[in-house]
Amino acid sequence: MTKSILAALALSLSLSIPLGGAALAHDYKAGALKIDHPWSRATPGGAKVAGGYLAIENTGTEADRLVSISAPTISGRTEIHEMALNNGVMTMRPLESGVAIPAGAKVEFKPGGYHIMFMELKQPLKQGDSVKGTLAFEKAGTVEVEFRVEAVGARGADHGAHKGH
Ligand SMILES: [Cu+2]
Repeated sequence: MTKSILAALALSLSLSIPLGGAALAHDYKAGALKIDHPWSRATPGGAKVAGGYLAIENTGTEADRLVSISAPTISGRTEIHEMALNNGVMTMRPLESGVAIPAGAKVEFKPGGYHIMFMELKQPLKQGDSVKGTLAFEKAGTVEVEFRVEAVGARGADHGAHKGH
C-alpha cells in the first residue's frame, strides 16, 4: 500500500517535469494561433518609444488578422508598424488595419520588419522586466501575453526561433 502510493507520487513528480519545461518555453496559444516569444528591448532613460517583437504561427485553415495591441501598464498608445525600404530609405509606417496571418503561415515581428511600437512610454523598460500586453485578433479574440525585456541592442538571436539576422 505505502509502496504503491510512493510509486504514484514518484510518477506524478516525473510527469511534472516536462510541463514545467513547456512553461519556460514562453509561448501562447489561441485557437489555431501559436504566439512565440514576445520580447522587447531595454530603453535608454527618457526614451518615449520601445519596440515589441514576436512570432505568430497560424496552424489552422482559415486566415486571421492581428488587429491591435494594448499594453496600458507601460504605454499610453500601442501601434503596429512596418519598417520597409522606400527608395533606399528605411521608413516606418503604422498599419491601421493590422497584419494578416494567413492560414499555414508564420509571421514574424522582428527588428527591421513588422513590429509593435509602444508609444508614450510611462517608464523606461529595464532588462529582465516582463511587460503585460493584450493582442487582439479578428477571429481568435484577445490573448494576454508577456513581453520579456532583453538588453539594449538585442536582436532576439538568443532565441532558437529567430535565426539568420
Ligand atoms: Cu515603429
